[in-house]
Amino acid sequence: MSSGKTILHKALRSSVNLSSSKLPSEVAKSSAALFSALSGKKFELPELAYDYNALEPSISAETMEIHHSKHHQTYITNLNSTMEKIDSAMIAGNVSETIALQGALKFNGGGHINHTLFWENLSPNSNFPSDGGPLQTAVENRFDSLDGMITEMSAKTIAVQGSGWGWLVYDPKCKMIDVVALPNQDPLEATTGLKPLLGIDVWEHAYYVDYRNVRPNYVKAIWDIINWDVVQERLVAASK
Ligand code: MN3
Repeated sequence: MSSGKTILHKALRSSVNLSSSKLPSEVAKSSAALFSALSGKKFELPELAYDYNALEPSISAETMEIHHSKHHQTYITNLNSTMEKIDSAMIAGNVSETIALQGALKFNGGGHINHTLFWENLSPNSNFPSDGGPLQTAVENRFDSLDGMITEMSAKTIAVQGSGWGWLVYDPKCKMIDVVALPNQDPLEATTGLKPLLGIDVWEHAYYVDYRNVRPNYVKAIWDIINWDVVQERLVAASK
């Protein structure tokens, strides 16, 4: 008899000999994978709307390729495996394990959300709409001018200690835009209630190849590749 058949035999014998009190947890375990496959959405790396070299010289093709295909992909891979574990823990009614997985969900889910927003708010064709529209009006109400906004957001973003993000946000409570910085991969809306309009990734992996340790030069250069149309669309959607 092959070892595979022996394993199958043992599994069958042990399953038919299960006491009724053990059945629910055993059934739950084996159905968890199936449940995950049925209900669990698998997240995938989003395609970029531009080529890896399209944002040069602000961001090199080498940085873009590593950042998108390696770093962002890793958050997605780990998010999918975390979601499977959460499914299994919830089906098993294991509250402790479900809580223990929240840190991994926040980090990898945040990484996926943040990078998806980031790629979309960059563009090789960057034009701030100076047409008196909603974005220009909001910027001038809060910061007096686009330059004022860039100065304030740059300062807060550069000052992030360690790894994190700078954000231009819409605050639904005071119906104003503002700038904030968050550490790690903390997802803005889930952790603060603020709506993301524009994100700047200041993890070293976002700029080290091009700017080494000089974060201010990276933040200065990124203003040449902001997709202001997307920022304005997000503002309009957030302020509805
Ligand atoms: Mn990044």
